[in-house]
Amino acid sequence: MKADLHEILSQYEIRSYGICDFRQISSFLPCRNQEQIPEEAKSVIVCAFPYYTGEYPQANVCKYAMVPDYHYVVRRLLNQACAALSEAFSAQFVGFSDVSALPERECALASGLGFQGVNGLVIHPQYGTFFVIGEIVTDYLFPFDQPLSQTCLHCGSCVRRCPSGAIAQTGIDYSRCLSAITQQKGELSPQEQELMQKNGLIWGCDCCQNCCPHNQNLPITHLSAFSEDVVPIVNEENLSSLMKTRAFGYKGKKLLRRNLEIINRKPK
Ligand code: B12
Repeated sequence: MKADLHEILSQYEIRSYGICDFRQISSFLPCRNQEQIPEEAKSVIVCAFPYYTGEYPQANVCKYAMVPDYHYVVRRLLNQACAALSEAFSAQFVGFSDVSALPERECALASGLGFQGVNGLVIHPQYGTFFVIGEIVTDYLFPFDQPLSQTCLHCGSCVRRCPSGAIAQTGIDYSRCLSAITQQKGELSPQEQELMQKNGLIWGCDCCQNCCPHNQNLPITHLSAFSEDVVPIVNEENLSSLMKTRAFGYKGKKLLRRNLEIINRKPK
């Protein structure tokens, strides 16, 4: 049974996954495709989609935003895998990624896909933190995997390198997270603008990931949809076309232009 699952998933470039018990999920996120979850859901196949494509010191967007929008890439692979799985197992299989009612990090930890980092992210033994999570929810009962016993090194590097001091060994203050600030609509405070200027990114933030010892010497992603189309610098010339293909597109051009204007402004 698991051999069939493995074979089908690998046909759709899914090389790493773990399975957890749907009924053990602690809570769901509101208004995120909850109605699409199979009524008698039993198992969640939690999959890792690595997006590491190398280092780009001049980049002005974070790593996941340099590559084509993972929502589309992952959804396409998951939908294809779900169609094949439904046929093979005569059950319901539905794929989600990010826009999902499931707390994806909790599922990834429970399924043994990775272990929890102080930086708030799930660390995969091969991919580090540079992978996105996609999951398949099914009413088929698969045997569950165990959480990993490995733990983050607790070296404190992410705590020290977080530009806004949002990370502590004990938890994260997401209201201060620079990734959240770059995505915030409306006018940013002078302190928030200064933070953005110092970091030089107009979308997202990778500070707590770049410095992580679990992210050193990572392999380049096997997903060609990511590795073959990397745009590390967003500017006025390419902005319009990138709005259609990158994960920041849904926020609208106005927000990205505002951020470009902030980082290009000379610091006082
Ligand atoms: C909203 C959101 C954000 C918000 C943060 C809000 C927040 N509170 O997390 C903002 C905009 C700041 C953000 C930023 C980023 N995000 Co985000 N985000 C999400 C989103 C959509 C929902 C997160 C959420 O609210 N979860 C609710 C909490 C309660 O559940 P949880 O996420 O599973 O996590 C907690 C529990 O698992 C709990 N926990 C731990 N152990 C255990 C054990 C048990 C038994 C239980 C019950 C619970 C538990 O601790 C976890 C951490 O707090 C998820 C996608 C999703 N649907 O889950 C992506 C997601 C978490 N983000 C992701 C990414 C990549 C990022 C960024 C790296 C992007 C970037 N480069 O800028 C940053 C990283 C910031 C950081 N250091 O954490 C990835 C993480 C992948 C990974 N390897 O871990 C996700 C999973 C999207 C995806 N599909 O891959 N994000």
